[in-house]
Amino acid sequence: MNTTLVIAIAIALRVIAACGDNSKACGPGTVDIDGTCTPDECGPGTKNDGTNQCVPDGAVICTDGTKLDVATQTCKIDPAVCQDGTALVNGACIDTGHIHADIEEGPEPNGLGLLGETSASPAGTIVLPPVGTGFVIHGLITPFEDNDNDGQDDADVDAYRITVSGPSLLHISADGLHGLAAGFVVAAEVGATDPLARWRRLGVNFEGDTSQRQVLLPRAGTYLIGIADTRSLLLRAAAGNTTTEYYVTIDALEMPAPAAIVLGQGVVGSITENVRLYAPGPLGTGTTTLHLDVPLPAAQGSLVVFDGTTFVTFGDEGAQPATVTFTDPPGSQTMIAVDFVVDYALEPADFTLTGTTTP
Ligand SMILES: [Ca+2]
Ligand SMILES: [Ca+2]
Repeated sequence: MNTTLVIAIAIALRVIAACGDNSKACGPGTVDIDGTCTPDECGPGTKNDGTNQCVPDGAVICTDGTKLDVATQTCKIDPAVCQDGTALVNGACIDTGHIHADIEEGPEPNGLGLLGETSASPAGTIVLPPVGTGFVIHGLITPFEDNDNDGQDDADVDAYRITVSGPSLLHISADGLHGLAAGFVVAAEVGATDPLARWRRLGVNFEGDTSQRQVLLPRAGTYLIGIADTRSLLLRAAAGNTTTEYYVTIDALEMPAPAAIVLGQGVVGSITENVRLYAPGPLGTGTTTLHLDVPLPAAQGSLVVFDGTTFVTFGDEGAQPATVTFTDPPGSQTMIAVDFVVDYALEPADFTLTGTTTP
């Protein structure tokens, strides 16, 4: 398909790219802190993100009933995650012998351009379920081709199409089995000049093998949900073998009522797997500028603005806070979504939303 999708994922991952550059410049075991190569005191499975926060590096993956224990940096059994022989489906741990998937992955290649896996067909088409009914997908992540001719198989990604008739709030969970750290990327299937060409949402997890989060699709259209290993999505590394499977559940959610805010007072909170919606009330007839700042480098915030249920604009954090500017036509009913592109921080990622209006 088009190469725009491939390029834009790399752009969304500026956080990881920056860490890689730092560690390369300073050599193994050290990290660039304010221009000085400093011993990296983050243990196995984590690395210094350049601001003295330890973030997972993908070297330790905890699967099938275990989770990374940050204090000891080992995998420990966690009763809160699905144990070996079961998978997370529709919010519960189900014996894998008793799971009925709505669709099975179609033949490879099926990446539709995501992560460089080009194909004519998707892995399948998702039928958006009624609220309260999960749609379940089963497939395998098994590297199978060497498109870049480096002598190693490329990362496998499986792209599923979903079409929605308006802004839609989904919950997506992806559970990996037998060593797969399942994750996903959601992209709009649009041309390079479309406002949503660079819109991305990633569900990733370095601490366990299951990723889940809400995803707010900003407007009517067709989107791709690409399933892959977290290490492929964030580090571009191939992962998996002939036994690494995933179960994905997609739920449609009711859009919650936005919380009333006074824009001039700002809003603070923490990024969670849930999108936050705010209604600032009438903003006059001039222009409004919003900033969203999420200081932790391992989390990348994103602002989405609606007028009622109509998508207006979005902006992601880069080196600077996410910034959007829009006009306020008379009668507009502005709704602000505090969302995130990706969050793999080990601690809560705090955010600050501020805004100014001009007459
Ligand atoms: Ca596959
Ligand atoms: Ca694939």
